[in-house]
Amino acid sequence: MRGGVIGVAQMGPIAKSESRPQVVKRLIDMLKEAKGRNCRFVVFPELALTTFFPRWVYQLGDPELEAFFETEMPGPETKPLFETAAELGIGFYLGYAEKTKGKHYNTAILTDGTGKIIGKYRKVHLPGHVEPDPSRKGEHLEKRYFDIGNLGFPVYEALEGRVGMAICNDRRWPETYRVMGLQGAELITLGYNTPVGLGEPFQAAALANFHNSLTMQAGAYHNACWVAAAAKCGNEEGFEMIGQSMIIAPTGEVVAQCSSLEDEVISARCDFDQAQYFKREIFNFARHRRPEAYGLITERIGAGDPLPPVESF
Ligand code: ING
Repeated sequence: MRGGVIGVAQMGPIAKSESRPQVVKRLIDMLKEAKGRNCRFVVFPELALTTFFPRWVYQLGDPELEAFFETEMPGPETKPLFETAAELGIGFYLGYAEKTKGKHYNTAILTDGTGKIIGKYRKVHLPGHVEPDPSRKGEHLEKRYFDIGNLGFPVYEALEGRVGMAICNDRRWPETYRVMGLQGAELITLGYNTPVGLGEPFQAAALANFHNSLTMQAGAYHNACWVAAAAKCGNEEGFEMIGQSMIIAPTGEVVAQCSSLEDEVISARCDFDQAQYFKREIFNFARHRRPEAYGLITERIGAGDPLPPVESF
């Protein structure tokens, strides 16, 4: 079967004081548990090596801030993860903070069953703000600490099919899934760190989980692909983050879901030929999709009244 048993390794909180080796041990333990479930691939969360540091205000260049970033992957402290994965014959998605050539990215990599990196993605949709604002109940400063991803949304040959990556806020944007769907993605892997709520006026915290599943189930269904999503969750340094890691079929059905807010492995049998069936029938872009018609609509809107100014985000 193309695809195969895919695992999602949800992580509970990572304390600011937790060292890389301590975190890597947690990841290795979950790799081993996934092997016990016959997984051939495992998805870890966004920024899976550190606490979610964009919740705090740092001056750029602050050594404490820079220490959250990896300058090589694998590096000495992450190598054991790659070595264990190679021993177990398991590929994985790993989210981490990447520093390269003076740039800082919120990055994810894809490895094959030998521990070799076969793909990289850098987060495109960076939520939050550049400047802190003491009036906010909580900060979300990804725009301050990360550069916008410069690799597009590539889809890679993996698991005898086509696998793409996204990171957290990317999953809220339909374009993310469609750009990879147009490349034939059969599985989209992603990690997230999502606060339960930062006191937004119109976003009841209770909707956080609803929006999480809504957007990923829609993305999977609209693009006839599997989605495997891993949360970093629980009360991390005093900030509640949602769990609800899940695996979604091309039908949009949730076929596996975490029930805790801790390190937890789930898995599902992801047959890529099921994705192909829906790509051939319902979401056959070549036969049913009409970009030329959409173009006309866009022109008409373009000639209309100016849109209201987008308030600074
Ligand atoms: N976190 C959140 C996410 O997109 C967010 C930020 C939460 C944006 C709720 C909008 C609404 O899940 C990250 N890391 O992107």
